[in-house]
Amino acid sequence: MQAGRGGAGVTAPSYRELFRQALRVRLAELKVAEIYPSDKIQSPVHLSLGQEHHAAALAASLLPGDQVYTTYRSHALYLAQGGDMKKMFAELYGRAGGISGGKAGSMHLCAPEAGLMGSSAIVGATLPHAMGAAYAFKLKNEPRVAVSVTGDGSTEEGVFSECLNFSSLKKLPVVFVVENNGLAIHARIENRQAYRLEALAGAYGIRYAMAPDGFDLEGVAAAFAPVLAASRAGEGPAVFEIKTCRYLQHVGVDGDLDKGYRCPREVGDWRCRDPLETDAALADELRPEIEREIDEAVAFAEASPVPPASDTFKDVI
Ligand SMILES: Cc1ncc(C[n+]2csc(CCOP(=O)(O)OP(=O)(O)O)c2C)c(N)n1
Ligand SMILES: [Mg+2]
Repeated sequence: MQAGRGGAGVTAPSYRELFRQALRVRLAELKVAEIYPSDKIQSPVHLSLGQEHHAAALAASLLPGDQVYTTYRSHALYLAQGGDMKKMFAELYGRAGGISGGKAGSMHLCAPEAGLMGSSAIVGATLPHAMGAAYAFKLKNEPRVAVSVTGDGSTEEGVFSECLNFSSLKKLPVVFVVENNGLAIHARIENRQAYRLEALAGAYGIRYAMAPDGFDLEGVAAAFAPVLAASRAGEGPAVFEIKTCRYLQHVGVDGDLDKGYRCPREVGDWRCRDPLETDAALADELRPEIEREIDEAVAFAEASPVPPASDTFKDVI
């Protein structure tokens, strides 16, 4: 089944649809992890396992015409926004049928037709892109919102504060969503940040809201909706923080609980309440159809040709 944004805007997305999208991301990424040791996927992969729930909730809350800009950890948003799964797998395989003809790889997924304008390996790089889009929306008097989705580490970049300042000054319709998984590679947030995000937003006169439980599919959507609506209604930018949990290592498909930088119990506490694991009845009901879509996507990637050498610089320079 073709996924897509809820685009509901006014009606809250249903638990079932949010669950289905999150499960779709989970199963697609588990397939990536299964294939990865074969080396058929040579692009580095930053998996969103554990962070699929809020991606589904964010995407379902946006309206057609809104735009999203994000990071290398982008499979979840790409799929939840309505990106084509076949093209995603072909991109990961480096094949001509991929989103960017196989040249961009996992860290630069985009689906402009579905509102995902770009993702970048450079931490914080897409923050000003989202802000610039919001500036354009405002100048053209269009009721659209630009959403930046980045990690907690990105808030330490100078560009984050610059974007808060400029977007507040110009009252831009941009929401800075912060996926707070408490980690930047191996560094824990308490060893990196001397500020509270709410206070930082407040210093720039920016609204702040948070979703304390990223696994609460409907809760995240309910908390995000008024934030989005206020920016759309001309109330300027906002910071929206979501607490979540990255299950695997920063990059790659292995676990990292033996590496000593985080407590296995923390991850275990999240996992035991993960609806994708606890609501087994719904997962079992939805799984066959999703697995068919994934199998077709993998078959498409495997059958897609390797791009010819003559294409090396096409669309690049
Ligand atoms: C400007 C820049 N500095 C450093 C890096 C190396 N780097 C890649 S990911 C990362 C951690 C980012 O953490 P966070 O923003 O919390 O996102 P997460 O990986 O947790 O989703 C770092 C430091 C980079 N890619 N770009
Ligand atoms: Mg992080």
